[in-house]
Amino acid sequence: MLVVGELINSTRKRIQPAVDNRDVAFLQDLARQQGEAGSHYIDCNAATVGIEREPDTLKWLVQIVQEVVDLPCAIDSPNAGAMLAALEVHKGKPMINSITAEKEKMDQLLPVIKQTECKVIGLCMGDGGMPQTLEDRLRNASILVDALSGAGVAAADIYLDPLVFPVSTDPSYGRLVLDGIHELHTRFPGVQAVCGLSNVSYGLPQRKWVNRAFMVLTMGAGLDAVIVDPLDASLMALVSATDALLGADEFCMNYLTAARGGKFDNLQ
Ligand code: THG
Repeated sequence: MLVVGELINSTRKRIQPAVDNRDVAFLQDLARQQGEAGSHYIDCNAATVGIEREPDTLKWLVQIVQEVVDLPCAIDSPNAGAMLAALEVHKGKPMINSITAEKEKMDQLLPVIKQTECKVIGLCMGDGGMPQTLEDRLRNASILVDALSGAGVAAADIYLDPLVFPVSTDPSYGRLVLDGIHELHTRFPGVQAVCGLSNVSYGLPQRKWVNRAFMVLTMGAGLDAVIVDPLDASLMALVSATDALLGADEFCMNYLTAARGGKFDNLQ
């Protein structure tokens, strides 16, 4: 499982002031902690600063994160200007988070993607607004796969996000994602599935239990990558155990190493 650490996101209460005040030490510490917890990518999102300041802010975020962790970033912005600015300074192979099947978005980002060795998250939404049904999502996925393949992105670097909605608002939203992951793999062989896991638990108390249960279920459905809080050590233990159970951890080596290193002791 490819883990994208989600904590450097200015929509979070602790992060917005840290970004506004350029609190380098606090943000770098969070990057370090997420790296040590097993993240493969560090998500950087400066959405709250406004479209004018976002390019400079996101660029700065990526720079300070990569000063302290030897990991690539998931550059999390709906704005092409901010994406471009951050890509200028990014080291290694970035994950562009994200593109959609909206025509304007594709016109802006595809030329950049063509020139960049990158992974790309495609949100399964298009010009019709937020998709309601599984079929809506798959139609948008098809547009994205065609466009990204046309721009030279290998299937293995395309991550489709079926979009996770809170299960507290509609009881079908959990199932929809599990079916979505399965259908994306069936219809687009070789392409990867990703989701922002914790969206599922909005509006519920004790969210961590819902997130952990959904982590295991989505992995069972074939999820390849997840945007998640990597500092939830119990969730990360479940990722490790589930990888072993799904045959994604040869001879349970990673599980054994983590367990012997004490990573699974005293968890709640
Ligand atoms: N798909 C893709 N990218 C994404 C998302 C997605 N990026 C943003 C988001 N969704 C994933 N990142 C977060 C970051 C934080 C939280 C959830 C998802 C979170 N925030 C708490 C809340 O809103 O209740 C606030 C916590 C705080 O303030 O500290 O849980 O789906 N491709």
